[in-house]
Amino acid sequence: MDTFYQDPPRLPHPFTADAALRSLLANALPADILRDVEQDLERFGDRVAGEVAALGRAAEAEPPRLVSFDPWGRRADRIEVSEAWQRLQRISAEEGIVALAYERPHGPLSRIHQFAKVYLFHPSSAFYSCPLAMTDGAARVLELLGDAPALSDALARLTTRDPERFWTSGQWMTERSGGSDVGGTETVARFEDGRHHLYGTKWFTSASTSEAAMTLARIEDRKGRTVAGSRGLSLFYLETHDADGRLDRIEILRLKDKLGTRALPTAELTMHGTRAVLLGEPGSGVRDIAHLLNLTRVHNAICSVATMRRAVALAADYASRRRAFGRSLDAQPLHVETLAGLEVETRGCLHLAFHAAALVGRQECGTATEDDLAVLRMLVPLAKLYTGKSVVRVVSEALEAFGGAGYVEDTGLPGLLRDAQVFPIWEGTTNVLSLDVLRAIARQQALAPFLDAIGERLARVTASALYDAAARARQTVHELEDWLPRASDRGEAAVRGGARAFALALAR
Ligand code: MFK
Repeated sequence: MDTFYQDPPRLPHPFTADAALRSLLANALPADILRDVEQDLERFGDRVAGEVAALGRAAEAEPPRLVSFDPWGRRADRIEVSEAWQRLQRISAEEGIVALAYERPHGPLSRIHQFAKVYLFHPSSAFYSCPLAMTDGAARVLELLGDAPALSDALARLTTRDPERFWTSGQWMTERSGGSDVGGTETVARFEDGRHHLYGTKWFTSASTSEAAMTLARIEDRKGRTVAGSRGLSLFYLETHDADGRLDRIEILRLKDKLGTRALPTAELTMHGTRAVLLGEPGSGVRDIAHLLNLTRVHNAICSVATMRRAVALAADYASRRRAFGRSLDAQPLHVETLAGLEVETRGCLHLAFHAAALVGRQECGTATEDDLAVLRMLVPLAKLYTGKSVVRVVSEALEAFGGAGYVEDTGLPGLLRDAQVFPIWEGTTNVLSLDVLRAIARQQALAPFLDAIGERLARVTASALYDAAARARQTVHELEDWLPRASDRGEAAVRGGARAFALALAR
């Protein structure tokens, strides 16, 4: 009798086999732009499936290493990353994964093209998507606030396609006092020798080998006094190395030993007078860094959906290869029902995230209406928080569809779940973002335009098979409209206590 060996799952082409993405693009883009974008994505999909995937695996196999001292005892503070990780930086530049958004070849629709590339790149890139997200956010901040002469080269470097000149930027916000409540930030900025110098410790700095970073600090006056709380924070741009290639008075304390994202260096570090340039007004740091956060949160949502797609694509392929009880899994109604649920969830999240991407494009090109801007203000936290929860659930279920193989490291599957867990945490937890939805409603009156936009979509439902679902969604919209005034009658604690359920329902 022949011994049985199971066929492993095979990944279909990341672009041509993704019917949901292709249909979304066909709806979002006019024919001439669609043709160009499809050509680029098909070619890039080949590169992702081959070169990028191989580099991603190599980068995972050779995680970063901190060399604190040289052999003679001098501080070195060198984070060594793999050759593969460095190659991923070059490919990101060549492919214009950040640049596309600033070249704007298709006007506001350029963001859809760019985020489609992020979506294809992310699951094979060992999370090189993380430095790119922060680089994109930093570029946007520089575009809006970076008019100082000292910054003339910075935006060009973050948005170039030239791998020799391309820089990435970190976002150093979290301190020991808190990642959510940044009002406790202890880092100070002193004006010395005609410029600002930063002193303080940052507790999570991802992509720590970046050439630049955006960070928050409290400006000291001449007597060393600062303003407490988040109103005392200002936004700074810094370059990590001086002209001689040495770290600019930065001490790397250690690398984080993380659950996932293991190819990505995330460090604790102390600045001992690092030179920095003030962006925006003193004291408006939180408001200013929100430009960056709102963009990295869209990246987070897109990468969450990309991870879901990867897990579901593998599980669906495996279902056609794996037999049990005399039939392949894809001929078993309960298994098919389970996979269909994951597919629906993934498609819903795809539309949620790309709707945010489309609105970002309109905002940046000045073609957004007032209502678009209000919807975007709500949609960013909603897309981030909802997809961040979904990806953990979907990936977990997809792993279960492999049985024991989903729990075995060298199948490559458990890594998907470890990496997925960062999405609900990174760039704002579910609760922080639920409260941000309340902030958007209170400060930008965003709820009415958001619900109107849902209403308009429901009014366009013409397929009779969807009438019941549309009626249920309309009923939910009414209930959500009523929820806030009713909860407010019960007081602040009732509003804040219900914010997560409210936000999840709005997103769904
Ligand atoms: C990829 C792999 C990564 C590997 C591992 C990483 C592990 C995770 C590491 C981390 O720590 S990630 C954590 C990242 N941190 C965040 O995402 C911050 C989360 N916290 C928030 O977002 C809080 O809501 C916030 C810091 C903004 C609260 O600060 P405040 O000062 O209490 O808020 P306040 O006073 O309401 O807002 C100040 C101003 O900013 C207001 O404007 P005005 O001054 O004009 O009134 C707000 O309207 C504005 N603002 C706040 N959030 C905004 C915003 N404006 C636009 N969009 C927003 N999202």
